[in-house]
Order: sequence, then C-alpha cells, then structure tokens
Amino acid sequence: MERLIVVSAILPIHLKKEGKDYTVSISPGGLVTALRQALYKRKAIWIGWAGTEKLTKQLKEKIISEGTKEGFILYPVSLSDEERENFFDGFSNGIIWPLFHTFQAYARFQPEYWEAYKKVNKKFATAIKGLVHKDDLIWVHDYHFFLLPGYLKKLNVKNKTAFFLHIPFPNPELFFKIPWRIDILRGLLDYDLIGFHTYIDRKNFLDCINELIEDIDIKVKEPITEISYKGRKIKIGVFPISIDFDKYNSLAKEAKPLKKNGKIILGIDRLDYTKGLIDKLKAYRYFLEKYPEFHCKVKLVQAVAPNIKKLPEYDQLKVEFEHLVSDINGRFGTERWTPVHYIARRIEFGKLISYYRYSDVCWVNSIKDGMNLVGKEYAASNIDENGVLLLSEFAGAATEIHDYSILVNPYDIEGTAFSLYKALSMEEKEKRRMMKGLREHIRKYNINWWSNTYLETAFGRKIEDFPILED
Ligand code: GDG
Repeated sequence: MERLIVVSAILPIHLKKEGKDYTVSISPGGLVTALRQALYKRKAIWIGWAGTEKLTKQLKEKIISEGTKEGFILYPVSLSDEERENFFDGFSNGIIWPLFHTFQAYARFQPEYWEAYKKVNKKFATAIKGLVHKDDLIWVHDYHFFLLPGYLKKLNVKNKTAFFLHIPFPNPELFFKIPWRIDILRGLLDYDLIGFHTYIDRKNFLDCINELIEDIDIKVKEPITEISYKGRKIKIGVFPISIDFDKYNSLAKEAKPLKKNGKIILGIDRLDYTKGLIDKLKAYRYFLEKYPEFHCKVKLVQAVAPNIKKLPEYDQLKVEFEHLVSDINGRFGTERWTPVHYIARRIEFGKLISYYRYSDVCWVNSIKDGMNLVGKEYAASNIDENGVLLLSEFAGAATEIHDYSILVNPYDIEGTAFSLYKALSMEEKEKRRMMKGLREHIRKYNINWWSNTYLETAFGRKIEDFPILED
C-alpha cells in the first residue's frame, strides 16, 4: 500500500519552555492549519526540521508522540546553525519570501544563501531516500524546496513528486532579479505536478518559463495545463486552499460570547510585513479622524502572533506597529474607550472562534498573500451570518470570494477607511446576503475538496484512499 510522504521545511510543532522542561504542541500558521486538517489520522510521514537542533535530539520522543496523536509520523531532519541561518533566514526568508510578496527591497541576494539552499535540498532528498518505499507518493510544500525533485532523481528515487506553492508566484519582472532564476525554474520542472493558489500565480510562472526555458512546449488547458519538457510531461494546476468548514461551523455554536459595548473589527495576523498591518492602522486612524460619529462605538481588536523568522525587518515592523497603536490610543482614546485592543501574542483557539463568531467586521489587509485563511475561517465561524469581510484585493482569496466581501486596496488609505465605514454601516439584509454566499462557497470548496482535487490530479488518489491510523 502506498503511503503519503509530506515534506515541509518546518515540522508542525511548537516547543514551549515550562520550568526546566518543554511542552510540544502543534504549531500555528496557514500551511500547518490546512495540512493538519487534510491529513488528520492519515498515517502520512511528515518530514521537516523541528525548529531547533539541540532540542530535536532531546525531545525526539515527545515530538514523535505529539505527531502520533494527530495521526502523522513526524520525521525530524537536522540542520546545522549555519544551514539554518543561510537556508532559512537567508535564501528562503531573506530572498524568496520578500521577493515573491513584492518586497524586493528586502531581498538580499547573497551567494552563500544559494549554496546553503542547494545543500539543504540535497539533505532532505537524502533523508527521503532513507525512508521511501517503492510506491510512496511524495507531496512537497512551499518555497524551500524548488530543487528537491532534481536531487531525488540524482539519488535514483523514482517516486512521483508533487509540489504546492503556498505563497504567490511573482511576475517575470520580479522573478528575473534572482541570480539563480534558471536553476529554480529547471528545478521546479523536475516535479510531476506544480500547484498554485490562483490563476495569476500560474500565469506568472508560465510567463517566466516561456521566456527563460528553451525547448519547452506549454499547452494551456483547463483545469490542468500540460508542459512537455525533456521527454517528460509536467502538470500545472490551480488549487485555492481552504479550511475545514464543518469544524469552525460547529465549534462556533459553542463559542463563548464576547463582552461587547460597541462593534468589533477583528484582525488576526502573524507579525509579517506582507500582512499590511501598518497600512491597516493608518487607514483606521484616518477612519477615526474622518468619521467621529464612530468614536466610542467601535474597537479594532488586532492579534499579532509572533513570527519565528529572525530578521531585522520583523523587529522594525513591531516597533512601527506599536508606535502607531499608541498614537491612535493616545489621540482618540478616552477613560472608557480604547480604540485599538492590541494582542501581542498568539490567542488560544477557543477565544479565536469567539472573536470570529461575534466580530462585526473581519479585516484582512495583506499587501500580498498567497491565499489567506483568516477570512475563510471567519466566514465559517460567523454562524449568525451578520459579519462583513473586508478583504485585500492582493490576497489570493480575493480572486475566489470577491463577490461576497468588500475588497480594499491596502495602499489606498482613504479608500480603505471608506470601505471600513461601508462595512460598519451595511444593512442587515445585505450583510446576510453576502455572508450566506461566502459561507456556501467555503462549505463547498473546503479543505477536503482541496486535498482531494490536488491528490487526484497528482497521484490519482483521494485522501480517503490512504490508510487510516487506528486508535
Ligand atoms: C501561508 C500563506 C496561505 C494566526 N494567528 C493566530 C492563529 N492564526 C492562524 C490563523 C490561520 C493561520 O494562522 C494563518 O494563515 P494565513 O493563511 O492567514 O497565513 P500564513 O501563515 O502566512 O500562511 C497564506 C497559507 O500559507 C496556506 O496555504 O493562505 O497566504 O502566506 O489558520 O487562524 N491561530 C490562533 N491564534 C492566533 O493568534 N489560534
């Protein structure tokens, strides 16, 4: 029986120091949230770095047992400090993440980053070779592994490989800045399937291939585009990722009501410059200046989960964000009203569901985002169908659910403030119509739909076809 081997840069675990000991739990983040729900109890082997070298050895047992509870077999790969620095902080998060999210100025094209990227891709390929069976299917996630299938081929691993990119793919103008652009494209073409969130990402990828790769034949077809290259066929598809609708929908029924004395505008983001947090606060400040009738009647609840990426941009972002929060609270706040309720930590899941169910507006302001799951989670939890989603037109989700949300351009401070005003002033009937449509869409195109469509295209299998882990 074939097994599913899942590869992601970091294992889905979170280590927390408690006294002298550590607790291990499943970590936050879009990729993990989505995959965890798709793979639950499916006995997949999940390969990745555990996030810390020393502790990986010390906590191996705990990590493995935490995985077993979820029905995964977690397999930690070791990385040296130098590999972590140059592969993670360097190539992946210091070049690809900013450039693919249109933050070109943050990209540092250091040659040693590229060397580490190749080395770590090879290391993962070697780890896979050590545990793969003949019929296993290999599902690789995200921008850390553009070169992995090439190394697998060199190691004579002939299993089918499929890749999914969780972040946007940039247009040629941006992509061509990368000194190693051809190696990256050729590397990707070693996969049997390449999946993107949106048609824009697919178009950008095909435009890059068209211009840089010779002797290639591209047949753009729906739903799956086919590329012929070096005697092989490669499939290219669009698979907008989603969430476990039923889970959010049913948990919301039990959600504890929020103490409210006014309308709540909700923001749930990781601390990342791509999420448009600074522009959000500027638009909110402008909104409070322009519409004083809303003073004391609204509150922006903004949770900002810490980022594991250790880069100076994140420290600067935090400082600038906190400065704006205190500026707004200092300027507009009163003894009884704090306009921004800032939560500088990850909020507990039950509380998150309460916020989703009882907030009047959910505000996703990404400068660029592969998909963004927060808006979908909000809709699935908004069982009273009285909330409004304010959604950046630059989040992948906007290409899918634009009819059921108010779209904003995060660069347009005045326009965004006006859209917030519209969201807060919308008639009940219109709110219900939009939220109903949004919920129906997400109920249908849920995480099972996503994983099954993807796995069927990649391997001719559905998630149900993989063995289930007995309790
Ligand atoms: C990448 C792409 C794409 C956040 N704060 C808290 C919390 N979260 C959870 C949310 C959601 C997840 O983290 C964030 O998902 P996103 O999709 O918004 O963003 P990324 O982490 O950047 O994910 C993204 C995704 O991959 C999947 O392909 O959609 O575009 O960038 O699930 O709920 N959860 C809790 N407390 C928090 O404070 N409990």
